[in-house]
Amino acid sequence: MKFDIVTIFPSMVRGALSEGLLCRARERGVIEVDVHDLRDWSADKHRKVDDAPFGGGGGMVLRPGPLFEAVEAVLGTGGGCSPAGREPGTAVALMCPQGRRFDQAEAARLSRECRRLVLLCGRYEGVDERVREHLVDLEISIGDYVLSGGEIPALAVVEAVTRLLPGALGRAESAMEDSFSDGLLDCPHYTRPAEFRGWAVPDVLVSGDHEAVARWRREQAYERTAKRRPDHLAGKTNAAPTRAAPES
Ligand code: 9D3
Repeated sequence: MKFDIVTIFPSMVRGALSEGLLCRARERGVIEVDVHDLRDWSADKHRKVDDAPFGGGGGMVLRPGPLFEAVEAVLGTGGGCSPAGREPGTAVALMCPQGRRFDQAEAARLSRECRRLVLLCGRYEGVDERVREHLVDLEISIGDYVLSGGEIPALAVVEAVTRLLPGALGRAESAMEDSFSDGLLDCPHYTRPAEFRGWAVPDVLVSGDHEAVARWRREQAYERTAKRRPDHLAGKTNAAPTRAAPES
């Protein structure tokens, strides 16, 4: 999958892409990410990309010109680049506080349906409304708190989507994901030492009884989810996962 991130802080975004999972996924060719400096498409000699709002008031607004030209250059459709005429599998997303709240289901949808995702990072008080109306396919927020721009949200989206692409996770990580993909919160984890400052690890985890360990983990995950995120529990029971019968 190919991501294009358009931002006025390209080095901030590149830094995050050069570590950990995203770095490995790029090395493995699972994803390609190009980071573009919005100022490269400023018509202004001072590379300005914002201006005062019509009608007055405080704050600055991202001008439409640089954003339209950036997307047209990136998608290679000079002159016309409207959501209606977009190639299937290609989407332009605006990261903004007014967007739809991003979640795991949306990450899964993007990983299935997109081969190419352009992420526009908002800054200042907002972007010219014509960008929303005539350039953008979807608007994404990552949650109800105020950030200074769309860079960290764009990275969150890229990472959440990338993790779902085949080959992005190592073998061990993938197996872990499989066993926890039932929508429950994680169970508690412990490592050495078995006793730390007088606090012992639960006996069952050092019992050697793998069945009992699996049962305990499932119960803990269920209880935690019920207590902390009851909204995640609709229709789930505290039962062992049912396995499909093996084909004869
Ligand atoms: C203080 C300005 N606010 C007035 C009501 C509006 C506002 C504009 C721009 C608030 C934040 C921002 C910058 N944030 C983003 O561009 C952003 C964001 C966020 O702040 N929270 C969660 N997801 C996102 S995605 C992009």
